[in-house]
Amino acid sequence: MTLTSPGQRMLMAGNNAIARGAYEAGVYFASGYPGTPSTEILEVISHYPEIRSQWAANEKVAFDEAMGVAMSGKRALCSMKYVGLNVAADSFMVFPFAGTVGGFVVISADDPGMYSSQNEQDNRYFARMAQVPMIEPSDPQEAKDYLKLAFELSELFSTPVLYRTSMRVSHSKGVVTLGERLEVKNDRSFVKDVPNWVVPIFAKSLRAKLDAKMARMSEFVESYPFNWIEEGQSKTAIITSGASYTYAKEIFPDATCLKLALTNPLPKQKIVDFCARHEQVYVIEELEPFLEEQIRAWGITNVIGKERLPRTGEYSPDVLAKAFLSEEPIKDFTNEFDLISRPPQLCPGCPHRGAYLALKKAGVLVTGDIGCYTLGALPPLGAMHTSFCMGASIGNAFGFELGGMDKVVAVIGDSTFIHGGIPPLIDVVYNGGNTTTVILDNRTTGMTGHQEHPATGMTLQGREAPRLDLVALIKAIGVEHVQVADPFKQKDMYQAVQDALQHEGPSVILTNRPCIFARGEKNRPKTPYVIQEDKCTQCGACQRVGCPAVLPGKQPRIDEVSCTGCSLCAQACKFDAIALKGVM
Ligand SMILES: Cc1ncc(C[n+]2csc(CCOP(=O)(O)OP(=O)(O)O)c2C)c(N)n1
Repeated sequence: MTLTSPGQRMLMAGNNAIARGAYEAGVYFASGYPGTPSTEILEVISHYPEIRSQWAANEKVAFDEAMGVAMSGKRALCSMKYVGLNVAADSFMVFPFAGTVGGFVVISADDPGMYSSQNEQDNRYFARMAQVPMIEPSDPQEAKDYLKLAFELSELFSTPVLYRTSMRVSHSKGVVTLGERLEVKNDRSFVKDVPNWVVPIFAKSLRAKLDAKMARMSEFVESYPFNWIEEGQSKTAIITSGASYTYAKEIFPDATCLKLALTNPLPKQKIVDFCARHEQVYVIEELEPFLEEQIRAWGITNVIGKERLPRTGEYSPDVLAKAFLSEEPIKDFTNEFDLISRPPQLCPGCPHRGAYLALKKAGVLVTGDIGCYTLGALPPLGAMHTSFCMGASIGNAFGFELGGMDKVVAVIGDSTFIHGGIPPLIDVVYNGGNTTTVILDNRTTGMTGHQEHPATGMTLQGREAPRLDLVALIKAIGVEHVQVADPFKQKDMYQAVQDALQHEGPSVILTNRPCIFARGEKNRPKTPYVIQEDKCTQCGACQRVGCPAVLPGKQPRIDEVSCTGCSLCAQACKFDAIALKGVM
């Protein structure tokens, strides 16, 4: 028996269990775009040779590819961070009108508490808006098993299914019993049927069909066995789902609990009957009152939810105890621990630092984007002034320019540029903008853990791929002023910024240093820099470079273990007090 044989019990994180669930569900194809807390799902799936898996340029592309595979009759999934569904929403909202042929599951991973995200958003509403079933697992075992349920539902009703996980479910570990891989018959095939598949022309009739399908699903869900009632000894009654179920069980072990696995559509009659049987029912759900509002809309009044529980942040047994077991009304629901605050910083040797030092010196307004480079906004660099969501930087910079601001520069990472930066750059050229864009090309998707992308020359499953030539692409878009600059050579980098700003018309600078953790870079030999204290005037210029390897204190020192020898601190020193170790 190998470590992954059916029947084997394994300690697994939720995301690993979802990947195993994809394998066991006989999934044929999986695509996605990285984003916490979903990234590991595809990374782990990539180790199953039975499943063709790939990173897409962005979430919409991932969705459309998986949708195509599903229309061809095979089981397909796409996986993304919850904001990724905003990007894929155009397809997500329309595909249900047609329905699917093979099973199609969209995995969306929410981040209550915004541990690693730009906003807080409850993606359960997407299922309601798109009229698709939604499955929510509570722990790693369910994370694996319920993925199979999602595919069964998808095929039963010929509909995409939203499979919603959250940070806690995705990243917590639990014991999981493995199963066999299902041999999917693959006997479904696409039949040409214009009135079904050409949605824009036939949207009105398809809308009616979708409503009818939703009505059938609402009936079906009343007897769905995975929305079960656990009878308890106490008077407390609870309706819950997802991660909240595990917290509720910890705080109210004796409660009677209606645990929902399928949370859209809701089993109305089952809930009405459940509430009628109990004096008071706690609705325990993280984020928005998604369940509670629907329950109240049916005229049920004996529920308690958001008047006690917060609408923001991740729940925990502690949060529930404060909400329900405390005499005093609780104002502070935070889950924060008393830790010494440690602001996030760019790594020692990060090439983004060199680009920011040059931009700071140029005194420009910098519209930013999302990635490791967002940290350039923080002191001591303070060289990025806006950041919202992936791909916004270039359009924002052009907008500032149209609004009358001078000297605006957009910064965007390579993965982000491919994800959402190409259309706005086309727009700058098309609409006669002057915008300067700095593409911080560190040859990896750094922030989410070094995933491959079309410009790295490698695929998710480790095949060599044609490497997207960013310079050729940018020139083809019509940008004439394109420079490649070395961010570790401060004079050159600064000069490139000046040249770009003086150019009439759109300009692009690509930095050319890989992330120090990128593939092939990790084992690069390095010689650290050291500070010669006899020459040092303690002016602090090296500390203002913002490198964690330059230690704080009146007399700066360099931590030789973390220094990568990038030389930015040495270039900042006017007194030649910093030199390579052994070359003094
Ligand atoms: C729509 C969306 N998808 C995914 C993410 C997660 N995410 C944050 S930054 C990032 C990419 C960062 O890579 P890159 O642009 O190359 O910059 P780097 O971190 O390497 O500096 C991703 C995928 C997100 N925030 N929003």
